[in-house]
Amino acid sequence: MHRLIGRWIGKAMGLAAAALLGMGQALAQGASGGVTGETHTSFGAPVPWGVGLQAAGGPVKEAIHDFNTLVLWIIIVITIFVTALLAYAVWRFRESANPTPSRTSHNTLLEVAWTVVPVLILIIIAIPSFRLIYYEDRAREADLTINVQGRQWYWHYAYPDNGGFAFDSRPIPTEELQPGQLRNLTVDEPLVIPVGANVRVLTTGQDVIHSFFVPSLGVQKYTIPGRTLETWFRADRAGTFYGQCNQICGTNHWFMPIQVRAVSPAEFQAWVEEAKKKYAAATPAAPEAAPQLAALATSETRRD
Ligand SMILES: [Cu+2]
Repeated sequence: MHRLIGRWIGKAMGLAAAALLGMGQALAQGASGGVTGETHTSFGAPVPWGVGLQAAGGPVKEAIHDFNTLVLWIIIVITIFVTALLAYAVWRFRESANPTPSRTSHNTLLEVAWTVVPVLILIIIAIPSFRLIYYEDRAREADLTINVQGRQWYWHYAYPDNGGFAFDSRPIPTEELQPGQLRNLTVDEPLVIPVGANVRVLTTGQDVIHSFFVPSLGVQKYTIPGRTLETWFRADRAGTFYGQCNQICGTNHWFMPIQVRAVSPAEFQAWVEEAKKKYAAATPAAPEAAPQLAALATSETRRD
């Protein structure tokens, strides 16, 4: 029996170590990952019979996938081990085969093992878990900054380092949907980003707490009134990435889908020039951009 337990533990450790090593390679922000072999260009939209995590559109989501795989394997191994042990005990110690039950009540080696092994498993999970949290936390080398403000009930986006324009984003009403547009996901003014750029996202809330959530890019951040939070993402391929506000924020909470369009850098520049003119009249020099950047500068000074 001891040998069997030992073999299972050895296997679990081996798998965990392999996943751990594999993850280390994915966690460099400079690395150009990328989704290969994909033919569709929209991410984050529901698909029939969709199971599991959404496909990754960038490195943050890839790191989340890796961590999910590690934990899933640990869960599978533990489930099989416990089920097998239970089945063996039920069969081996049934009344007819074992008429005189043992009166054993303590086994030091076993008790130490079932305390130490779970602790080791938790450590194996904790190390890549913390690494992932710090990886998601902030952009080390941001190529551009976007300010995201959650409002009841629409999104307000600003591009402080690309001309300071800002605009609102709302869903297309069901009766006005064009073919190919997704109900409750397609918006009138998507967030546009260049492919391959590390995008720093600064979130604030205007009224209540919302949450900026784009699963295929691996980003989810609260937007909190009076606070600036930072996160980042990168799209490694052109396409459309969908998300939603996923913090219940009032009666029109459903009215806050997110649509991110990742385009080539040249297309992005062209869009920026267009946007500057288009939103100039609507935005008097993006007043909320300055305090957000100032807040970021203060927080960086504090941390460094
Ligand atoms: Cu909301």
